Amino acid sequence: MDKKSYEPCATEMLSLAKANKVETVWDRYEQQLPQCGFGLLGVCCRLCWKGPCRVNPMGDGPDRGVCGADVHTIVARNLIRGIAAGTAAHSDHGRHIAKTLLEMSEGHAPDYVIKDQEKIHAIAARLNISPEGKAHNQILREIALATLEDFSRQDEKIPCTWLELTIPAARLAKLTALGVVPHNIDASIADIMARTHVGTDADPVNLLLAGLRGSLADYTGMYLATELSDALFGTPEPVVTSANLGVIKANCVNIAVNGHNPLLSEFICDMAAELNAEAIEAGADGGINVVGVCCTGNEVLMRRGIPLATNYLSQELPMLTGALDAIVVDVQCIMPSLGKLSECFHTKLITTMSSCKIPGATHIEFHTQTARESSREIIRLAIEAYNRRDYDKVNIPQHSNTVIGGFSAEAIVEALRKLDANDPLKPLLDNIVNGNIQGVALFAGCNTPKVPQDQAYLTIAKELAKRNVLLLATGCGAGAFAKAGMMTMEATEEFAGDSLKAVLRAIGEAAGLKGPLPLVLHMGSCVDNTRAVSLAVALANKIGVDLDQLPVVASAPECMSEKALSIGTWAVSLGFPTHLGVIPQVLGSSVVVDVLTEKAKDLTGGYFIVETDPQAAAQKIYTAIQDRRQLLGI
Ligand code: BF8
Repeated sequence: MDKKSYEPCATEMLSLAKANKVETVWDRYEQQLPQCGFGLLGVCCRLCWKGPCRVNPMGDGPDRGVCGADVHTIVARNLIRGIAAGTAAHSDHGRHIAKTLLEMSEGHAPDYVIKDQEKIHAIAARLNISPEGKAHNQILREIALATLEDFSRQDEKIPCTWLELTIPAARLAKLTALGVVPHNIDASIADIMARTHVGTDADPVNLLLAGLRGSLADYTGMYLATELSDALFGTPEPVVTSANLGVIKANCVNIAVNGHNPLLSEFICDMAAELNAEAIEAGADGGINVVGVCCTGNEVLMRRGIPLATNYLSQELPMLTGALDAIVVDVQCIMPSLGKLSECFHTKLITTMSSCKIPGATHIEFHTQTARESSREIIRLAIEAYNRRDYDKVNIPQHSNTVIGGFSAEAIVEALRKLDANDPLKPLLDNIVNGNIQGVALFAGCNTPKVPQDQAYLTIAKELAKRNVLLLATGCGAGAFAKAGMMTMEATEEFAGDSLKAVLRAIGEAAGLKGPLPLVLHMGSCVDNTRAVSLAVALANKIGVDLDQLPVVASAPECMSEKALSIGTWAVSLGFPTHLGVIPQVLGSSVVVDVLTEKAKDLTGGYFIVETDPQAAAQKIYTAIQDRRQLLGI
């Protein structure tokens, strides 16, 4: 691979890392090469101590593990265990938010307030909770308990509430007929772990169906996490900020927030404002500068316009600027390497959650009961670290791009309302029907050193924009576009096809932006992928079709995490063609590959498209959109 990253700051920092013999994720990836061929095919089984067993799918060597499991059983088991892990991660995040709501209602989380009352009422209405004659705390309590029931319900005939109430009736019926509707998020995870234990489920199709159920539990956990987070911290509205390492400021105490859960990062931002004077007193005349990394970065970008330093793969690089005083992490997608790296710099790595400790870090346990106090303590540690900054090591790339973010589904509908106050979805729908917008593509997922960072996102997006496809993005995909200046009006002018440009202009100007909407609409963090679904569901319900009839596709060009796997699987379960730009570890089983890329079409209407070449991927995604248009007769 001649280029490790398509991001100019990363390229600059990687030369610096090389010169200073600082190891990064790219170096460690190279040290792993060649990676294990059995692992890449998904045919290595480590589920019991009779193994590890590896089965050669080429027919050369044993065709079964010691217990007799064949390659299809092994691959399917490995795959759905990944889905279970992704679901556990997302839904644990959701549970944390729901439990905080419950604590608030009982007076045990006094620092939290509901910032979006309208949203809390909308959630109550959705959950059939009548506000009549009830105190505010009672409504919160009922919402929290109804939500937590999705983690505890024992009646298998009752679907998870946050799934049942958020998808079209036809989709629910289809999934019910398949037997893949979860009744309880935790039970779906436990079911996968139990059925993949030695000597239980050996039927690859039955295993994959359990994987679909697990993925729908993932969707449920994500949906409720986003909705409750919006109620707590505010539903995002368009906001202008910037992205890339140039957002780190030499004259500030720089604090990066990394991870996923806004329960902590929201308070870091609040306390940074409160303690700004202390930073100035310590000599940082610019005060405190909070910047984001990964999905926590997306959370605070969407709601507060906090600048984004970078996305997953380059999370080590902010420290290399020598001007990062603290990196505060919560859960998920935090490289353990940050611990060792922080020993080479003055940067304080601060872990905050009992489930995420990293050797080399300072741990300050964060409790929702004392959110303000813990956040204050963290900020003061960063100010202390600032005093130890070594100016000989400071090297901040002077590059950042403008970002217009904050496109929640509500914000998009609000912008459309300026075109049609009574029927805001109509202008969007009309433009899809008349072909001005050919379809919608949601970019989601991660980065991986297996491909040049951000390249596939940018290439596919430009190709699709040219062909008048409306682009949405979340997670580290959104980070890629933010850093590259693709979330701007200028990008729309430069890259959008004529008819897409005209629509984005009409909406943007009507919404008072004095120009078009940005080329790629930032919809939030990874957990916020459900925002895009809510928009698709609104469109589907409006014209009375199911999700698998819409010209809507998902793409994860640089995916790597188990969460990305579970999201991709629920996208397929909901009926969307879903592109993966990294080869999933399933190629060892022809049965599993066939189910995921072909048979799924008959089961759910969705299917995986695996294509590693970005140009070819753009073509396949566009073809999938055209297939849908043709079936709809538009
Ligand atoms: O949850 S996109 S690398 S940071 S897994 Fe992780 Fe992937 Fe980024 Fe956000 Ni999602």
